[in-house]
Amino acid sequence: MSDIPRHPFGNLSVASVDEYRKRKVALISGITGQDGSYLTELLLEKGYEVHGIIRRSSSFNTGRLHHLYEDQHERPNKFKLHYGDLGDSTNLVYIIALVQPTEVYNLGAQSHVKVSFEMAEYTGDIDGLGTLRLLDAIRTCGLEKHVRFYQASTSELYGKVVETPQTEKTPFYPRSPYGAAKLYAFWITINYREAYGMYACNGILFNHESPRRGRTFVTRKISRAAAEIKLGKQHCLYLGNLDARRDWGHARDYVEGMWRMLQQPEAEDFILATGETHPVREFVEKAFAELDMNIRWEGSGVNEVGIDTKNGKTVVKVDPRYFRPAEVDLLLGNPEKAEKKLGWKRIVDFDSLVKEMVQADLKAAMNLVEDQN
Ligand code: NDP
Ligand code: GDR
Repeated sequence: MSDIPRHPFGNLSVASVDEYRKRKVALISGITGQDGSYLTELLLEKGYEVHGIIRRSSSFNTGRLHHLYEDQHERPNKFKLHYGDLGDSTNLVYIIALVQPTEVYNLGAQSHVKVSFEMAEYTGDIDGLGTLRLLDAIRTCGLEKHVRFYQASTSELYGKVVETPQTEKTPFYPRSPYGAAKLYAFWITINYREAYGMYACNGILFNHESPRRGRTFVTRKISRAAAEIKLGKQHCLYLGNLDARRDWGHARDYVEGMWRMLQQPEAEDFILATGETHPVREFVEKAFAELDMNIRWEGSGVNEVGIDTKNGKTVVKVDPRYFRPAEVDLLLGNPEKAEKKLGWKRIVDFDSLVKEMVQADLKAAMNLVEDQN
């Protein structure tokens, strides 16, 4: 290891490349998010030293990592956080030079599609150019042949339905500033692979959820509301488009796929999906049913309501404020390539996902456990 420079701009010899990679050092942008927390757990279990980039915030933003920090007495020096931002190139170069990672997972993003219509430029900067900044930081440090790079690409790239199920060959047609920014990130990742021989790949991940999902994404919004309504803490759940269909899996299964993508002989792009699609209204029905509440739908369009059949109370209403200027109506992924080449398969099915999320939110609503986000 003595021939590995601990400073940037080093020229590593081919022999030292193998030595370098044996170190198993991961750097994760977006470590405080849903996927970042599950990926950190997975990599620590696999013996990696894990470094994460966190943003300075005036409020607490490491709730999803809290349990891992507590474990640190058992694993000193295995888990470190660094202040940084995908908008700050100098800082990214500094972190890459300091950490000298063997694997970089770029999960950091303004990840909310609806918000991207309101913060289009920021989303383009962080989700699009931010990916370029991170790739370039790796090159600036002379590590492009040594680091394996994962880009968090998304089924939002497919956007408007061209064909289903969507495969790695389906043409893209993004429908939001978020989707368009991620399109740039997708192609710049491929460009760095082709231009500089980097091991850089895109995981085209369909929606994945968990009890750690951010509260403003539709599944978590529903599971929380169902629990709160059951306990009488909330009266009604307001939603947008009930007919959008998504291919929903569990985040824990998907981070396993991310890791597998970086262990292949050659870098390639892969879809991770379940191969099933469900409308938002089905998620609502199953979430309430998990708490012994049955929903009957009445009316249509913006006047549609969901009624609790036991007491006749309206518990779901449509609020057009949650409609998007352009919608992605149907996502359904074909995970065949990942199943064949990576040996990856989702474990958690739709019903188990809904159950896990609702039960976790019920416990949180009863103050039996701390809500992690
Ligand atoms: P989250 O929204 O839960 O997490 C996003 C992470 O990015 C957070 O850690 C956030 O930090 C960080 N972040 C936001 N802005 C910046 C910035 N300017 N600089 C550095 N970090 C930043 O997303 P998920 O965990 O659900 O998703 C992870 C990635 O995968 C994202 O890139 C997302 O777009 C993509 N993706 C997600 C899918 C899903 O279904 N979950 C599907 C396909 C792709 P903070 O906590 O401080 O806000
Ligand atoms: P999505 O997830 O846009 O697919 O992006 P989200 O859960 O926000 O929306 C899914 C679908 O539900 C409809 N919907 C609502 N959505 C929200 N957030 N709130 C509501 O009240 C509501 N009512 C109906 C939406 O219109 C949409 O059709 C997620 C993010 O994690 C992205 O970062 C990721 O790239 C994609 O999944 C794959």
